[in-house]
Amino acid sequence: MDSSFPDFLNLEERYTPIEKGVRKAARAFVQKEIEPIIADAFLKGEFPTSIIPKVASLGFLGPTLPKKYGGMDLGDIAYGLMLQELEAGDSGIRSFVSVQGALCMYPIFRYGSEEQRMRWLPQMAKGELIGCFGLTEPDAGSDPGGMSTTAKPTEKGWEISGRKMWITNGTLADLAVVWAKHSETDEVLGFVLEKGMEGFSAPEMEGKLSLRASVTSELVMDKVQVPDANRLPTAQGLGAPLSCLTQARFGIAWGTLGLAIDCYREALQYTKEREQFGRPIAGFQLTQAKLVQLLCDITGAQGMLYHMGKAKEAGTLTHQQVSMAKRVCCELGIRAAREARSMLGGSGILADFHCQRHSMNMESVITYEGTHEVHTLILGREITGLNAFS
Ligand code: TGC
Ligand code: FAD
Repeated sequence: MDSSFPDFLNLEERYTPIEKGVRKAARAFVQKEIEPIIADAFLKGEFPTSIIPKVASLGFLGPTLPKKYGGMDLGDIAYGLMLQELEAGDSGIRSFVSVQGALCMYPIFRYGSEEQRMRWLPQMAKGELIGCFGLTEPDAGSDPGGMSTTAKPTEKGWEISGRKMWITNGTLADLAVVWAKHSETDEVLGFVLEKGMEGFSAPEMEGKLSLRASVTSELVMDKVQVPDANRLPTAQGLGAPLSCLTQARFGIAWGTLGLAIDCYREALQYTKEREQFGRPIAGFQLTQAKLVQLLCDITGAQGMLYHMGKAKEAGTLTHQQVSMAKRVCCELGIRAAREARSMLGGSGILADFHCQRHSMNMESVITYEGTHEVHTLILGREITGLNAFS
């Protein structure tokens, strides 16, 4: 499939050589390593672990972190373009990379001590240690402040008990960043739990009809003894995990833009080749209206993300702006996948094509990292000054 997309905003002239280079490397990786295997992995419900060393060797794990910790010191637009290409391949691949970088390496970098950073980050960048992020619980999803996992101080450190669910990479992970409430003060604290700690297990969740090429797990913690050396010392309060979500949501917005572009390209190619009533279905006005609506919405999202990327690089991007990006791009992704599927007719439901897999994946992506409704209410609070959550 042609990998180009119309550049109505002339963004190509704004992207730097580094940004274009990262995008090119990610696109080549997806074409060579993901496209040939992804339909099968999705149907089997397996995350293709064989790609981990390749993703790592390209520097895609924690790429915005300083080189000292194994990162590439990459800017936020280059990072976004990388995720755009990865999610055009599959949301499960982008999820793996997002969780490792934005939800496990980032909290260790931001809230960890220098010793903790050096202990874990370089190996995580090499893909030798895999991480996950445990915030959601069976009874605390949209409202993580309602978590019941506790961290009780002991003589040597902490005793952690509770259960997390829906945790991407959980069963694969060597390290889990786990959020728990101090048993006495109720303050939210962050810990790094390691595979093999007594009382800690991560069974895989079965039966997903979405994000099938991704590992999703429970984290079960039964009086796990965690040394104080594994507590992230500056993570204090709910704002700490929420700040990690801001990093990941920014990446998801770029990723779902890539997914929408992939759906557009697939629909354009198919409708130009497929003939009914003696001519290509792309020639029908209703088909053109669908393609043009996607073109307009994708172009608008590209402009928004470019400016947000610049703001993030300048350090001025707010978490409310990121909520807008996540909300707009997820809504775009889900609509693009459904519209593309409609343009492919019956063929659209086959795994040989991308759009139905993307559509099923989008049901997870529009739910995790804050549902569509949660982002609506974050923005509602911003413009009205009234808090709908409490
Ligand atoms: P609220 O009072 O709004 O906030 C508490 C403190 O946190 C600050 N804050 C943020 N800081 C940085 N980034 C953000 N996004 C922030 N949102 C809030 C806030 O300023 C405040 O600070 P302070 O100093 O005043 O105390 O807290 P609330 O309890 O009212 O919650 C609000 C709400 C609903 C927006 C929040 O709980 C929320 O975002 N809920 C959604 C939960 C969610 O997104 N979970 C995601 C789990 S991880 C995941 O899904 C990974 S999927 C990964 C993959 O596979 O790709
Ligand atoms: P609920 O919070 O129970 O929401 C159910 C419905 O109620 C939604 O429509 C929601 O929008 C609505 N709702 C809730 N509150 C309000 C309100 N105040 N006003 C209006 N509507 C409301 N979590 C992690 O911690 N780490 C991970 O790695 C991770 N990976 C995930 C991977 C997958 C595949 C999935 C599906 C989820 C993952 N999650 C992860 C969990 C994800 O973040 C939660 O599913 C999400 O935050 C929603 O929580 P919930 O599923 O409990 O839904």
